[in-house]
Amino acid sequence: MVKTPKFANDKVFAWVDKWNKVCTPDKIVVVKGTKKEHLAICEMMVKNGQFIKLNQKKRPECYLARSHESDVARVEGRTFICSKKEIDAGPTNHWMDPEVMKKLMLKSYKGCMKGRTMYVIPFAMGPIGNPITQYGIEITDSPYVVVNMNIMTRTGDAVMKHLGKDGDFIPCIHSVGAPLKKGQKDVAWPCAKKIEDKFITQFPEERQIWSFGSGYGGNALLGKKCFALRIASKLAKDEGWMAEHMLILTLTSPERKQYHVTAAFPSACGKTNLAMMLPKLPGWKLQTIGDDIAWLKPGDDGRLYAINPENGFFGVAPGTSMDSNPNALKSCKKGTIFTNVVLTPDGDIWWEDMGVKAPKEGIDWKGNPCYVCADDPYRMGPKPGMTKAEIKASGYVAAHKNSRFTAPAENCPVLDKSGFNGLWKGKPTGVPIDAILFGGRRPSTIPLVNEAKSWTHGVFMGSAAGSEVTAAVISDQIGQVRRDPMAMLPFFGYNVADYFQHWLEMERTSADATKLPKIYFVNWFRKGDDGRFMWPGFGDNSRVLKWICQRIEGQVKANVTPIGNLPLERDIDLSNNEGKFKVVPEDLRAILKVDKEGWKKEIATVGASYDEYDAKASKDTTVRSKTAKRVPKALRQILADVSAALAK
Ligand code: OXD
Ligand code: MN
Repeated sequence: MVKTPKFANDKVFAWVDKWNKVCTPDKIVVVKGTKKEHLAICEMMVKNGQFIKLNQKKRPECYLARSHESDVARVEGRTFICSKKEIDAGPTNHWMDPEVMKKLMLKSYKGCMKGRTMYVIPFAMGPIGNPITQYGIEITDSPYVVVNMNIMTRTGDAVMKHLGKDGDFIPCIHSVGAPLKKGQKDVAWPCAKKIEDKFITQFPEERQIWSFGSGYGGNALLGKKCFALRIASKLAKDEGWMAEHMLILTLTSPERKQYHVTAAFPSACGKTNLAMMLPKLPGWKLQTIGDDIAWLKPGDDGRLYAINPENGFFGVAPGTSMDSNPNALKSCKKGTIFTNVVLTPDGDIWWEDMGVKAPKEGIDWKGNPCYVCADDPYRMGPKPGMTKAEIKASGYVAAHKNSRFTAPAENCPVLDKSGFNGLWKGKPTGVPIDAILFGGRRPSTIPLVNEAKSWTHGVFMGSAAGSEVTAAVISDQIGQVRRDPMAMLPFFGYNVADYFQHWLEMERTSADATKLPKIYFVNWFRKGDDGRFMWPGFGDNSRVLKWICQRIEGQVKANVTPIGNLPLERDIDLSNNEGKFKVVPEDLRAILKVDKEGWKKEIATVGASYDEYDAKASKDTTVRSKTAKRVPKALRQILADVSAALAK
């Protein structure tokens, strides 16, 4: 066994020593977080065939990785919340008794780092020293994880220094689950190949994260979903704040008034696009603070103040183009790691819907050759000369649908540096939030924008969120609408109904509830009967943001309906309605109407989801009843009120 290095902080030593004994790595490296070290790890991975160095003139300090085919997205079916009581994990989470799970996983961890290096990554979720920031130590045997964590979080010596002798942190352990025998050559993407050998486990009471068998994204970069959402949501509930799956943006009006907006949309529903959007409305400026996660704390003045705990963007590549999100593409120009995209002959990258013509040939995400399509220069197929129809029929994509870029936030041309650093008016409070948006991909029924009539109504709206399932998760339900309350379905660290109650408590415990953000539900994805989108989305979404700001200021009236307050058509500013995609006034009219029949069905399915959150409370009747009735009465009441109003 190698010797555990010394650490000034005894708790860090104990965590590393414990796992050194269990995992028996060949070597231990404590990550310093310097650029030199980061690049040296990248170069080592190039040498080992785990990274491809991209054309350094076109993409300085950029690399490409290709994952194993079994390891391409989050594995929700293998994600567990191991609270002591099953009821505390709730009906939406997989649960196992913590002691049983630990025994099981310890078997897997035994000797799992043989032949590998154990990296110890000290990391911060948020700007180091900010009062909202939290810290973690991730132990991993994956150099891919180290370099991605370097981009996605603040890592290294500065964190260790901040922890000092007795600073607290969330202990995280990760292994790809692929020990090497003496002399055995490593593969390009080591992982446990069988899905049942992968575990992504949170212990919310002990505040620990144990991950095994996967090297991909949220399964392995433990600061992101496991810590900043699952564990942090539990911390937040216990301590009276909020950890949410939300982007944060700063909007400046032509009158130079600043607004801060957060938005919770399910995975791959355009959070990154909205967070970096170029407003089409003249005079409006948008800046990015975060694209995926927000931590919000109530201030003494009643407002909610937010930071982005992350340091980079782990964005979905396909669909990111100079049209849809030029600022994301610019963020990928240097220091970026690409995973599962196409390699072009000149050492650059390509993906579907990048808005860039495909190269004549390239190497697809599986490492096989791919070729430009015969009748569409923007597509690639697995054989030369294939037509668009043939490629579509075969279901082939050259870049995986959940292929990603890991890009440093500092590259983003529209980064709000002050807000990103957790500052507001020079103080480390986070930024005050004016509006919270919920949304999802909803082809029918849900209007373009709908304002909640109260905080409780807003919580109801969030609880009722739903979306078509996307490729961000390995699932057989892709394309179907699933309920995704607050876009947190895969990320609740505790019982979903208790989480609703926590949202309601934020109003009850607020120093001044009138200062809480206004809540809206938006839907950029309405489709006509012919399947065409009825709203252009992207930069045109600034029209909706302007309306929201005007509502905050009390400058415009609204159409008060049973489902919420909708804009009057005349109040959606259509100036600069030019370009490839335009707002069609008849479509706008249609998506600002209440579809009564559609809403009756919607309300019925929301009610059914509440019933599930209540009734499926337990298989274990010794710890909870089958009808736990945990969904707050206040939300049931709104459901009943909306239903009655629609029936009139
Ligand atoms: C993500 C996700 O990667 O939500 O952000 O899946
Ligand atoms: Mn996300």
